[in-house]
Amino acid sequence: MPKVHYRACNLCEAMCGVKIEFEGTRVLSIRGDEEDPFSRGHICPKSQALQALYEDPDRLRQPMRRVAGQWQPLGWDDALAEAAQGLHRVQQRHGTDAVGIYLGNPTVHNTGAMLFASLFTRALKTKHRYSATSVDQLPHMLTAYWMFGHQLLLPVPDVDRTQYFLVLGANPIASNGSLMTAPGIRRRLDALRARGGKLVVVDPRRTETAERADRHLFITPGTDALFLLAVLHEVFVTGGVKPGPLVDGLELVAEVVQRFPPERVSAATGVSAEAMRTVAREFTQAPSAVCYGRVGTSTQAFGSLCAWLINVLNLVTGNFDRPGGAMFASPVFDPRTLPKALAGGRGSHGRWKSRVRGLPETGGELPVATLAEDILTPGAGRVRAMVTVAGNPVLSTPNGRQVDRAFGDLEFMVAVDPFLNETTRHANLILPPPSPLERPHYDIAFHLLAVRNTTRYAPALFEPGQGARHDWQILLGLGKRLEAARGGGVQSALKWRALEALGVERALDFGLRLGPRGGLRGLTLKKVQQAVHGLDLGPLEPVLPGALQSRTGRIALAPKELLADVARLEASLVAPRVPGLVLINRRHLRDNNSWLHNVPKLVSGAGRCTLLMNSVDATALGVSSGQEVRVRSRVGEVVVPVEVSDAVMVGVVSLPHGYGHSREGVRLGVASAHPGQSVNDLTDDQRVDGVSGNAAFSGVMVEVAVEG
Ligand SMILES: Nc1nc2c(c(=O)[nH]1)N[C@H]1C(S)=C(S)[C@@H](COP(=O)(O)OP(=O)(O)OC[C@H]3O[C@@H](n4cnc5c(=O)[nH]c(N)nc54)[C@H](O)[C@@H]3O)O[C@H]1N2
Ligand SMILES: Nc1nc2c(c(=O)[nH]1)N[C@H]1C(S)=C(S)[C@@H](COP(=O)(O)OP(=O)(O)OC[C@H]3O[C@@H](n4cnc5c(=O)[nH]c(N)nc54)[C@H](O)[C@@H]3O)O[C@H]1N2
Ligand code: SF4
Ligand SMILES: [Mo]
Repeated sequence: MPKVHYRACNLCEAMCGVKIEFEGTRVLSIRGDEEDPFSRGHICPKSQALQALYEDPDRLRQPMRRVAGQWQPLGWDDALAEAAQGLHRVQQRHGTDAVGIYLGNPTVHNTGAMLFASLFTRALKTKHRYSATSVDQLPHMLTAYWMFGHQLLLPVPDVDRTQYFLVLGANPIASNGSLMTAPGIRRRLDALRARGGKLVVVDPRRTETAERADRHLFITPGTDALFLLAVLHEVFVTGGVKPGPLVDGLELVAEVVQRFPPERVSAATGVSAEAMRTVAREFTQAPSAVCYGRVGTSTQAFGSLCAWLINVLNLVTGNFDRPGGAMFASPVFDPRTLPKALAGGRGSHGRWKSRVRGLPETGGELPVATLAEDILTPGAGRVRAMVTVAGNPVLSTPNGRQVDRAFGDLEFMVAVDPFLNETTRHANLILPPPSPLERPHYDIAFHLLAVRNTTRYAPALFEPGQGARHDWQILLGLGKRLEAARGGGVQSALKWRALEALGVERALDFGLRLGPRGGLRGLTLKKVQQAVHGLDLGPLEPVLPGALQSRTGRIALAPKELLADVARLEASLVAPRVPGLVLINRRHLRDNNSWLHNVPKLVSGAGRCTLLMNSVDATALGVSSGQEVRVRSRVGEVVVPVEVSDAVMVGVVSLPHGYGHSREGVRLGVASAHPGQSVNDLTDDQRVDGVSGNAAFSGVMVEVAVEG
């Protein structure tokens, strides 16, 4: 008899409710859960990967050890012991900082890893911590720390109530939203326009989202901070400034802004002064408005200035912490209220620097753009061993060929990952966790970023295979053995044993009871679990000033580090223009970073790893769609087919990221048949956001030449 299981899909930030029909240990179908109060039946094609990942014959089901280039299976106890011993040996020989760790994006979508990974990271006692944060949203987090006092006080656009939605560098129709959990975003954007609201998209490509907008403005990659300053200039000039009583530093911002009239930045941005004035006027006159920027604004050379100015625009126009503006979610499980050991605390910056280039630490991590040089450059403190958890930095971080070489140069490596891929092939040991359907799920990260307050928990649908270990069990097991190898004694052993006994459900239950809203509503895991479709807790509510965690209890509108970076931006206005094309990246609805290309349903159809090029540039080059070109940057080159499209701006070319599966030694049967090329073989590890050190993927200069 078929049965039904309900859960939230954990593959992207949207948290869609899914209804899974199954029989025994077989999935029969995966559909949208119409009764989920938040997603109301919406799903995307990637939802089918929940089944595919469970069934994938390439997914590793037991630990693997690499000996003389050959992979051998081994038991969990041996694997964990060998892994811990190997890490301990490197730390004994070269010091504790000689072991580095990289946490990839799926850790944030994994309940157990979210709850317990930081305990393992602390046990490593290393300053060489890296994560996907610094190829993604680091500027948003650093700015939040400086302005609001906590790196996770990330404002969310109240898309369901706003009357004016200004979107920069995001394509939610393809990505399903980021730092904006909004399942069924298409429906939400349609509703915005149906109620008379406006959608304006600023992007060097006329994206799927821009296609549905009232207005699309092409912008030269990397110039959004100039655009925002000019819009703010108009807001100040036209008297649209009405910040709330909590804001400090308005006069400092006013002083900066007056230096950037639209005429001054129009040529650099490629946006007309008139269009910037119109945006400013519409923004201030709308009954409510919100500016939102994502990957295109944070993964560029002025990422932190962008994140800052987006907040400034929302704040000074009075569109902050009120319906229709930028608001804070109030999750019932709130990592912002958890002890520092578990959730990383309010944030930090510059407590230490990377050993080669001197890039600053933020929130306890170094920018991953420095990882390869931290491994490859001889000298004191060099990274000699790595642990990767749910990450694929060879494909996902800048100058991937160099990252590849660096991983090949390590003395020892442990990968916690279900696949033998471009990065994990360098490991001495791979420790694979089970697939999403084989574990309970509660979204710890994304309720924090959601456009509506809801909550939802699901138990595991299937028992994981015999003896399988979850991410959290693997990490606690490694931590326990590492400390034992150091002679940690009884106290250490008891600590790890207590954590193992605590487990995911009990930790969740504690968190729910402790949370500010959980306490009020008497929420327990049991109550959340009983509501199989999730619980609706209503629209976002104003939370200021109570939610602020700054020492002053107020909002710092003009952090000094950001003000200081404006000079660099100003210098970019007069920098000579280098000839060539400018590279940007894109996402497709059926991709998920580097790791769902082994799902047959998601890679069918025409190849998607093409170089989008405007017809003006294609004509100048004498190239047409389908023809192969060689794309060259300072660090490398790839050969890819061109797709002529006037959806990209003249002078700009676009490649998707996450491809490049033809490297030797990967065990991804389906992906290897659709390998594509890695855009990060072109992106430059030396190009980073000047404040946070986040990778600057957008705006890489490339030369394109016809192949053959
Ligand atoms: N289908 C799918 N969904 C995903 C993912 C995926 O790989 N595939 N990845 C997930 C992850 S990890 C994340 S972080 C989110 C990201 O979610 P989004 O931020 O929505 O991601 P993108 O689709 O990459 O949108 C970035 C946009 O920025 C534009 N852009 C590039 N440079 C600039 C610039 O300098 N200025 C401006 N204004 N725009 C610029 C690009 O053309 C692109 O349209 O998506 C998540 N969802
Ligand atoms: N040029 C360019 N580069 C980019 C981007 C871009 O837009 N342009 N986007 C950046 C962004 S936003 C992000 S978030 C990063 C992502 O970068 P990464 O996080 O480094 O890479 P992913 O491709 O997400 O790879 C995820 C890995 O986790 C494994 N995995 C999946 N689920 C689990 C699990 O539950 N447990 C464990 N242990 N492993 C699991 C997969 O097998 C895979 O190896 O890429 C970044 N790189
Ligand atoms: S939009 Fe995201 S959460 Fe929803 S079904 Fe697709 S991958 Fe899953
Ligand atoms: Mo991301």
